[in-house]
Amino acid sequence: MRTQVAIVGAGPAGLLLSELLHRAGIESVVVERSSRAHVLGRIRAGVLESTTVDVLRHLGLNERMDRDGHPHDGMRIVWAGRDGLFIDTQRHLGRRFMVWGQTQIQEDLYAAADRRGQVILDEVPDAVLHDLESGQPYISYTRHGSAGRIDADYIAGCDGFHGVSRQSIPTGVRREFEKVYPFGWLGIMARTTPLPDVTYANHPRGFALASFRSQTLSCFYIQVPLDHRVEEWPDERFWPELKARFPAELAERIVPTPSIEKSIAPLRSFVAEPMRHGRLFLCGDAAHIVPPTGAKGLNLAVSDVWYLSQALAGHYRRGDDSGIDGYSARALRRVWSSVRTSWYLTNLLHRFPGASDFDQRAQEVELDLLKSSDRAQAWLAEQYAGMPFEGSGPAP
Ligand code: RFL
Ligand code: PHB
Repeated sequence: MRTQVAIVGAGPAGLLLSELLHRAGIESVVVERSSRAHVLGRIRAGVLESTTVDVLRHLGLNERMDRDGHPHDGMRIVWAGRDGLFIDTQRHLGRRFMVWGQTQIQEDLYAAADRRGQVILDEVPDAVLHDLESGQPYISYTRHGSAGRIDADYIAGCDGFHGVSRQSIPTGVRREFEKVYPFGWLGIMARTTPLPDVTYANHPRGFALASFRSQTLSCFYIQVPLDHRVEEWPDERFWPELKARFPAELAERIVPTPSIEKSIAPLRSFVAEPMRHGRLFLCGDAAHIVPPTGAKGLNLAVSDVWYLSQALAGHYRRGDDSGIDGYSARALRRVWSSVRTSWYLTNLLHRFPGASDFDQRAQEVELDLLKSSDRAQAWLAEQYAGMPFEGSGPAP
């Protein structure tokens, strides 16, 4: 098989890239390790930055999001058992968030791919990338027992943190930056009325977060030690612990119902540089991971593929390779900005093992200072909202 761009991974980064390339008249083939049912069954992100919303609207993939999603002006932080602070991105920057599930975006992306006849080879467990430094890179694989090969001009590695693409960059070229946090997030989903805002809580018992997917579907997270397992957290233990970490007037509004999904995720910050090697580009979680505290992971996947699609459009339409040559540096500027914000919020809001009452009080005073300064809030709002795109952004 021959195509212009071979894409590894059919997650949000891979499918969105194939859609953007199609709009630019560029052909692609997507290779995915799992089945479609598995990809669609994953429950993940829910908070979209305004830039992500703009890209989905630009592509006409906004009908369900604009009908069923929930626009928000910012997020709330509570601490020391008190009502807290609203970080108002709308007031400070004129930018709103959308609460809308990654699962639904993934469904819309698959539906759009089917409409345009996109080739997606799923259930390919063993893709190998070859000749990335030559002008003729290719992917070899087996699917349902038969060997195959895709020759391409370029390969986009959109295969997540555990994929093969990043590992295909020689270790002498690749530089990795990593921070592993000494705790995880236990997350649940439940059919119960959400709190009015996405609300982050700093508490001596540990961090907690209240978010939602719809007016009747809530998701809640609590910080837990790394060695805890889901089985140790039956609902009867989860709900009281969650409520204990919110101020009383918010805790009262949380109505426990049976959880419909429960998982524990470790927290990590990770960046691989550069994001391009020869004919290979890395996008999304394949190149970087952020702790979920900033709600940035999916949004970075979207900015990466936006930049890459612009770069490839410049190459194919105008023979201009400046976007391709600048891709890594440009994407990394935005990545590092969100990596820093997620790290900052993780440090500010979690209780670290071995932390003393002094450390706790220092965090609370920092939050008090934020509350007392509109300028400090504007700064945090700017970080939380995410950097605007460099160059031309999506047409509204
Ligand atoms: P994905 O979604 O991991 O997709 C990668 C795809 O590649 C496939 N793959 C391969 N295919 C072929 N060959 C191989 N060798 C392959 N290896 C892997 C995989 O099967 C998969 O289909 O990466 P992508 O596309 O870069 O998207 C990234 C996002 O999924 C991720 O950043 C977010 O979900 C992170 N995240 C959040 N991001 C936000 O922006 N806002 C949020 O509110 C938010 N909340 C979250 C989150 C992630 C979470 N978890 C569990 C990781 C909440 C949670 C709980
Ligand atoms: C979510 O809704 O799942 C969510 C919200 C905010 C975060 C992380 C996850 O920071």
